[in-house]
Amino acid sequence: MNVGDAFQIALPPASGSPSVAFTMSKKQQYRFCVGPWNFSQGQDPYGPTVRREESFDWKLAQLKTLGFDAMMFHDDDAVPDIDSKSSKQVLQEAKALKKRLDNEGIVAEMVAPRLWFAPQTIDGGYTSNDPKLRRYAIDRSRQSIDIANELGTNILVLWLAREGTYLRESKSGTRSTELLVEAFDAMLKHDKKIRLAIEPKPNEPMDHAYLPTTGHALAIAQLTKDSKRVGCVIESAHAILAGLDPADEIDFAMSFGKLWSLHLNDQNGLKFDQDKPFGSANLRVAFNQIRALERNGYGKKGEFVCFDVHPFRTTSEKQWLSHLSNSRRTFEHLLAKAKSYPEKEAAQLIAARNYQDLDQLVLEHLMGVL
Ligand code: GLO
Ligand code: MG
Repeated sequence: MNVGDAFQIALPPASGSPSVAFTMSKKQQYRFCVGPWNFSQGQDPYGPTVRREESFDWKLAQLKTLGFDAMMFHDDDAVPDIDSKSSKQVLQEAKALKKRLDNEGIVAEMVAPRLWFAPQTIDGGYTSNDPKLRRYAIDRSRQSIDIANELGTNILVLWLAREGTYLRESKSGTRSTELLVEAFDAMLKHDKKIRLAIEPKPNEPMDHAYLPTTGHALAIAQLTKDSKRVGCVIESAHAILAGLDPADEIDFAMSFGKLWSLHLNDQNGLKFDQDKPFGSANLRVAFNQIRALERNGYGKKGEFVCFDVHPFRTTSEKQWLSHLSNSRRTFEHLLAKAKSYPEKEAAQLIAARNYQDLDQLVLEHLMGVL
């Protein structure tokens, strides 16, 4: 790559071998992150796992060598079997985890209550029709905030997986909005520093989710008692599933100063949530996301670029880090493309309203024929 100082990064080999170290430049604006669930074993609704289970320590050890600086955590990634442990034990284990992270030089980017696994959350967490079960969801979220404090992050990610309906008649949208606001207020009250980053997704596992887009996330923030501390995480695939352009979603959230994290990946149309490597389905859409990050200065306030990607089920154990290193490689290549984009020529074409040739300029820039 011939793109100047800020990008003097040795890319890992395409095989994803963890043995190649990155040289991070001091000027590096972007820092990268994944979650332990991104080392997945290939299970889907129609078949079991196809790769061995690796320990948490193994996953943690891969991060630095892959050029990642942070890890995202579900509450029960941080403290396994969380519901069987006392609050005291949960916090002790979170403290011990922080030590292990410090030893590896990895920071915790966020904590997210996993409110879609437990039997208590079958009908949703905060919007369950059963008040006792709603209480469970709120208590568990407060506990996640305590874990976040132990791990040294003030971001609580809320992917509202089961807050929605299979049938419209089973819940009231108005009441559900109220219940979500009550739950967010309880979290904001629990800790004056915590920031709630809502991760919108329009469907799956639910037929329809209550906060399907960035607009919904930022609108509901206004109903809470401290709207400044309610923002969002955008995931490329989720925006695409909502029929939206992820770059526009990024621009919109950043216009409010509320994009606090990012899950880059890709998605081929309106199908099941695919979590493909970044850029895998549509390079141009990926390129435009990078342009949006660049023009808004994403990362300058310490925000991380997370890849919420999964290996294809066909991936053998030998290649099962490649989806991570490949997403990272694509990010760096597209960043170089964003930096070398012929801005002047593009501006002239825009001024002349010659969008036809602007279109071709973008294509040829991406194809490397300019
Ligand atoms: C699923 C989501 C999921 C969340 C993660 C953090 O569609 O993208 O991976 O990002 O559970 O809450
Ligand atoms: Mg995600």
